[in-house]
Amino acid sequence: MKLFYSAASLYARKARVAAIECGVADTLEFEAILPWKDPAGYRDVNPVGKVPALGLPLYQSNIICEYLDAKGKTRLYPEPGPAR
Ligand SMILES: N[C@@H](CCC(=O)N[C@@H](CS)C(=O)NCC(=O)O)C(=O)O
Repeated sequence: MKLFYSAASLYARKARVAAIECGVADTLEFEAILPWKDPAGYRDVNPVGKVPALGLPLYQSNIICEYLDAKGKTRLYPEPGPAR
């Protein structure tokens, strides 16, 4: 599965860090894009055209981080409940 990012995007960096910290980075392919150039086919992954996007497709960095958290070995988010 591809994680689309741009090196300059802090939202995309957050998703990349989450992938590393959750221990799932080795299951992903990272593809750098320039979203403001509207790469061909990218809106099929993310209709909004922004980064990051994860090729399920999933977009919005917080949603991607929660997905990676759920898939990973190391949890970043507390379990649902008052702590969260
Ligand atoms: N709320 C979004 C914001 C994502 C966002 O604004 N990404 C910027 C880069 S930091 C982008 O892709 N901009 C390109 C554009 O708007 O065309 C998220 O958390 O993922």
